[in-house]
Parts: sequence; structure tokens; C-alpha cells
Amino acid sequence: MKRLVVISNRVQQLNQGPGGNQGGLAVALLAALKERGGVWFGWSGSTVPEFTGEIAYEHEGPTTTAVIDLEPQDIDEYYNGFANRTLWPLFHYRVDLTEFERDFEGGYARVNHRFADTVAPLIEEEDLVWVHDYHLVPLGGELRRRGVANRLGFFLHIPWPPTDLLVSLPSHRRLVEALFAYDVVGFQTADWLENFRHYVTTQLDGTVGEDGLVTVGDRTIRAIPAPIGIETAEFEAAAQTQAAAFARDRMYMSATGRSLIVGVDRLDYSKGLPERFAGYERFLAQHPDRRGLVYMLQIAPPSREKVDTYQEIRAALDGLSGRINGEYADIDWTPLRYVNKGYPRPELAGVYRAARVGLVTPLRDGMNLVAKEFVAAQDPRDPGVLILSRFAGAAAQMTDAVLVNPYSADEMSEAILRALTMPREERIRRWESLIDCVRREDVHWWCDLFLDALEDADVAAV
Ligand code: GDG
Repeated sequence: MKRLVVISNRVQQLNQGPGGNQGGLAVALLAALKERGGVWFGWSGSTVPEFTGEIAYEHEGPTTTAVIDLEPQDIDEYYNGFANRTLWPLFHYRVDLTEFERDFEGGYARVNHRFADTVAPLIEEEDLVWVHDYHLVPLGGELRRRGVANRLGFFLHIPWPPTDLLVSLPSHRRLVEALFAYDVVGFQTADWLENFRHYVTTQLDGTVGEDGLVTVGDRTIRAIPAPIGIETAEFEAAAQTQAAAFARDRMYMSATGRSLIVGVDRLDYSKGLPERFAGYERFLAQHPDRRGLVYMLQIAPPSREKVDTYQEIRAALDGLSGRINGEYADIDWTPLRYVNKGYPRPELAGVYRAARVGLVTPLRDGMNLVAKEFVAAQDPRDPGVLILSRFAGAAAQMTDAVLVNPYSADEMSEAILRALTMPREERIRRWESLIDCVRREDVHWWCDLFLDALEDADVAAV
């Protein structure tokens, strides 16, 4: 098996352990590196007044992490700028929130240069190089310019937007052309891949051939759908630990006889939290007989706090949650528990297991791992019901969830009632079909799918 070099914006600290608060990407990549051995390279999360390119290493078994510090201006323009103020909203269909600033593009190009300069010497001849996400689209081209002839793969964790939206980015052409430095480009779903193909054929005069081959000019890449999974076995086991049982019992004891509806999301406007709260509020308004019998727990650890749109969504949610509780709470009942902090994974698993309903309703999401984790944590004899947005990538695989349009408070309200009253046989039938997919198409399956495609790819000419 070939050694792997993974490159992503952030690198998970190796010594953080299973209790750490890791994002979806981190959980998936650590699993891949544990299996194959190799290097994970990225930004340390710290800044220095002047960039030096000095690398800090950490080792654990076959895995090495290698991180660099960036300058404050890099973070403003590349991370908080082009990545999170331009590409993230645009790729989540939010042109209204997208900021188009030339300075951001300068910072994005500069950091991709810096990444390439520092990581290129770490790449050995036979390594497979796997670049992750929208922060690093131009990195493949930068590596090629530095003579890296290895197989290069790129995986996009977020949606690929329709062409009509993407062309509102002034530099859209340059961005997409940069993907042609890779050998394999992976997307979460066939729909996002279709959007990419549409762009390439209509804007770049490209062609789509057999077997996922996409050609523009003299470059042919393989563009594939590769839906990311979770470490299912590990998460199922986490749900049965003492820590999980303790969290589950804490939930039961704090609300005896009441059904828990749970949501867990990074605090991000793409996750549809105001719409979710509105759907729950509609449910409470339409079903007075259910008040006092249910409660909702929304765990939402803050993220990207330097970006104004994230401050705005947080303020909006503070207001909405206050309004819902002000309107409906009773002296012995709080309808909505809204918590802005993260929990260790086993505790999360216990909370999922205590829940009657999992509410995963992003307005747009590349995949959504919470949906899969919720399913993995359930008790097979008495599983909860997953309500899932049609606009999450996960909906393509998880068709036995109760699928909803997250923009519709009425649909959400109906789905909540349906989930709460669903007979046990139907819950079990749906859950068995869902867990089957979550087990089969887990994170190891995903890695193998992508890396097999990469190993099979013809090595690009430098
Ligand atoms: C991007 C794409 C795609 C959340 N709160 C806590 C916590 N989490 C963990 C979850 C899950 C992860 O964070 C979130 O993953 P998602 O997939 O839901 O969303 P993004 O962070 O937006 O990830 C997404 C993903 O990349 C992978 O490709 O699915 O579409 O947007 O694992 O459990 N973990 C802990 N405590 C928390 O409070 N420990």
C-alpha cells in the first residue's frame, strides 16, 4: 500500500484523543492515515508576524503531522477571506452572503504558494498526494510547477454549485481550471459532480467521456462521486460506553417521560438553524397537546467567529431561542435547550441514543456526518427517527430517513409529528436500512474508493 500525504487547511492534533472536538473532515482523515501511514500537512492554527516556512512535526505510529504557522494577513485574506467569505457561501448557494474582494484572492494564491513551497520537499517519489477542500484548489498546480510528478487527488467536501451561481465569481475560470492539475477529483454526490460537468462543458469547452473522464484542452482528469462516511464501528462502540450511558441517563433524568428531539451542528448558516427553530416553533404552535411531552436540544459549537455572517447568525439564534422559550416554556418545562459548546464524542453518542428524533436540516450540505452518526448511535431494538434535509448530500444515500424541505416550517412540523408517532416496526425497518448503508459505506470504504481511483490514474505529465 502506498504512503499517503494528506494536505488540508487544518491538521488534527494527534494527541487530542477520542474525547476531542473534531470536525467531520478531521475524523475521516485520521482514520485514513491510521490505516495507510503517512504525513498530514497543513496550517497549525497559529500565526507568526513573518512567515518562515518552519515546520513543526508530531509523530504517532505510522502517522506524522507537519504544520506551519501563517501570517495574520494570510488568515484574514485566505482563511477568513477567500475561503470563508467567498467560496464557502458561494458553494452553499448563498450568493447573497458572498464577498468578492481582490485582496482575498491575493491572499489565497499566496497561502497556496506557501503550502506548496513547504510541503513539496516532504513528498517522496511513490507517495499518493491527497489534497482536501476549497481552501486549497490551486495547490495541485503549484505542486506541479515545483516538479511534483506524483499522483495528485483532490476531494471537495462541500457542494459544487450550479454554473449560474459559480459564474458570479469573477475568477471562476481560473479556479476551475486549477482542478485540472490533479489526476482525480472527488465530489460528495453525483449531483455535485453533475454541476461540475455542466460548468466544464458549458464554460470551458470541455468534454465528458466514459468512466468519469473529463477533458479540457490537453488535460484529462477523472471526476468521481465518492460520498464520505463515518468510522461506523467506532461510533457504534462509542454509543455503548459508560460515558455514553452516563450522558444518555443525564438526558433521561433531566426530562422524565419527555421525548428528545436533537440537533448537533457547527454554528453555521448553511446548517439551517433558524429554519429548524422555526419548524419546531410551528410544531409547538400547531400541537398544543404535545407541549410538555417533547423538548429539543440543539448543540451548536461556534465556528469562524471572525466572520461577520457567523456573528449575525449567532445573534439571530440567541433571539429566536429566547423567543420560543419565552412564548412556550412553563415553570417545569423548557421547550428548547440551546447550547453553544461542544461535547466529547462518546457523550454526543449517548445524547443521540437518548433521542427519539434527530433533526438534521441543513439548507445545503456537501454530505453531513451528523446524520450518519445519529443512525450509528441508535439502539437497534428501539431506534430514533432521522429527519433529514433533502438538500444534504447525505439524502442521496439515506433515502429511508424522513426527508424534508428545510425551508418549510410546515413540512418540518409535520415531519416532527410523524417521527414522534411512528410505530416501532416502522422505526426499526427504516433504521435497519439506514444503518446498513452507514456500515457498508463507511469512512474506510470512502478512502479506498478514492485512493483506488487515484492509484489507477495515469501519472500526469509535469
Ligand atoms: C464538512 C462539510 C461534510 C459537531 N459538534 C460536535 C462535534 N461535531 C462533529 C460532528 C461531525 C462533525 O463535527 C460535523 O460534520 P458535518 O459533516 O456535519 O459538517 P461540517 O463540519 O460542515 O463538515 C460536510 C464534512 O465536511 C465531511 O466531508 O459532511 O458536508 O460541510 O462529525 O459529530 N463533535 C464533538 N462535539 C461536538 O459538540 N466531539
